[in-house]
Amino acid sequence: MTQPAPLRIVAYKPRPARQTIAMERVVCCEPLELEYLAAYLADHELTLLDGMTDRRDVVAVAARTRAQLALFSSFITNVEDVLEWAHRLKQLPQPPLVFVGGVHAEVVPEPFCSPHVDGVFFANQLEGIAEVARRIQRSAPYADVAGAIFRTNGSGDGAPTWQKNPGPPLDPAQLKRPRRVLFEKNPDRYFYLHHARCASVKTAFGCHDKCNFCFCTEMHGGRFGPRPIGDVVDELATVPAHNILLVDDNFLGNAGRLREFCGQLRDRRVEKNYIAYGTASFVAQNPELMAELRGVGLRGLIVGLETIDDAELASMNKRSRLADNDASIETCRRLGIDLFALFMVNPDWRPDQFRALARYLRQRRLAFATFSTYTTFPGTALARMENAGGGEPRRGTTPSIEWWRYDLLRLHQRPRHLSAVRYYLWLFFLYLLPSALPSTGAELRRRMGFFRMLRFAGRAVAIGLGFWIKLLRWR
Ligand code: B12
Ligand code: SF4
Repeated sequence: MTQPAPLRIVAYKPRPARQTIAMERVVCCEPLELEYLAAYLADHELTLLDGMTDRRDVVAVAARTRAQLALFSSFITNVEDVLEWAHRLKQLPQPPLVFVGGVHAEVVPEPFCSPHVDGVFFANQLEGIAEVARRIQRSAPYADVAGAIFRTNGSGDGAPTWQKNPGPPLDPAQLKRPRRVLFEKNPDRYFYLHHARCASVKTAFGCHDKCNFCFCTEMHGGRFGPRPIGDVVDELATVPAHNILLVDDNFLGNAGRLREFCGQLRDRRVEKNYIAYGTASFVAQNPELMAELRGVGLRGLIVGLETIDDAELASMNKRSRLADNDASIETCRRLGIDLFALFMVNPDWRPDQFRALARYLRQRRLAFATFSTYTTFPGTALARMENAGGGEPRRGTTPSIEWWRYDLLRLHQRPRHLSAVRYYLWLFFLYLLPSALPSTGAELRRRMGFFRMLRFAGRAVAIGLGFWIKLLRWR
């Protein structure tokens, strides 16, 4: 039997929406989602377009390559742009089929159901698209493929109808390895702060904590799906990079699994530097294991400290408390692990609460910290609580239909005690504060050297000022 011809496919990870903060001067991650698609669609003629580093127009690329399929991997902030590109693609003389997947679609697929989109993948997305491509190659119907919503011809009156096929999340044990074509071609494009040539590896899906504001805990069917450690270590051993960002939502989930991770890295002499996401409660409760992780290469830890108020932490269903936050800062400092602290700023705060956070940053001498606006993301427990009227009533809150506003900075409600301008000034002040601390200067000089430190500080200020300009233009 003759093999069907490969399909011509363009897969696009969009550039950040133009209204949002441009972080790619300090953090530019390997587009792992595209490289997973490359692994699952290896039998086809695939063009990968990473919008973070490649500003070509996806419609022009699709036209030039005569793409039969156009795939989008979308964050919440890209929804409008993706729908616009889909519309333009359908104006081409030979329009491709348009499919959407990625993080937002995994939990909230419906916003992508437009007349110009042919299907949206929300569960076991990679197997799903591979199966759809196989069927299209053979001119077979695909509207029954699991884990996706497909546009069908409908009742005949021209209006599209949608068929939603439930399906289980992907099986982490069956996951193929990504084909790191983009990273291998241009490793210098991908870095995390001062960690140059930084590749990304995903060792698990979802999170077993249930912080109510968190979108990640809704992913992977709301469950935690770890890959087998042997498989992870095999991958790490072959990744062509010394610096690795572990993109799990919460790498510090299970102490037994982490001990096995450390043991296998030591046994197999895999020597790399890692940056991972983790929780303060885990660090506080497992200082010995943290030391073991430091020993096998953990250099940076991104921790959602969120706030310095125990009542607020409890209301978020956060497992950690202020004492855990303090202990994790202390443990990381003692072990020489860079702590990247993530805080959430609540628009309902009084001015003294902003001042208290600023004081905390100074006292704890935090060198790396980011501040997001406490935002209700669609698909989260917080959104469900607010819809049911169960949460704290939030004045002026309406679900935004401007998707780019979900950049974790913009206000979705009027601040309770400040004007919007004063609120953003506080956010900007907090953002600049860690870099203004004398302890940070010394720390960064030690890590990066004087000139790289200056360049880094300049970029950080430029990003902040750039955001102000965007705020004025797109309120
Ligand atoms: C690392 C990271 C970043 C990196 C960039 C990573 C990247 N590759 O672009 C940085 C730090 C720069 C970043 C920035 C932002 N991020 Co971010 N980030 C993450 C994190 C921690 C991991 C993402 C990752 O690398 N995943 C690895 C890939 C392999 O997994 P995946 O994307 O889920 O893809 C899988 C499937 O979906 C499928 N797939 C993916 N695409 C497609 C497409 C098709 C067609 C198909 C069939 C399948 C498919 O294949 C993969 C294998 O399972 C996630 C948390 C999370 N759980 O995802 C947040 C997350 C994605 N970020 C988020 C947000 C909001 C942002 C920002 C907008 C805001 C901010 N201030 O952080 C900016 C915007 C940047 C931009 N590009 O527009 C949100 C998105 C929420 C949402 N509903 O969309 C998340 C979920 C975190 C959160 N706060 O809840 N981020
Ligand atoms: S620990 Fe982190 S990833 Fe897990 S639910 Fe809480 S905020 Fe989300």
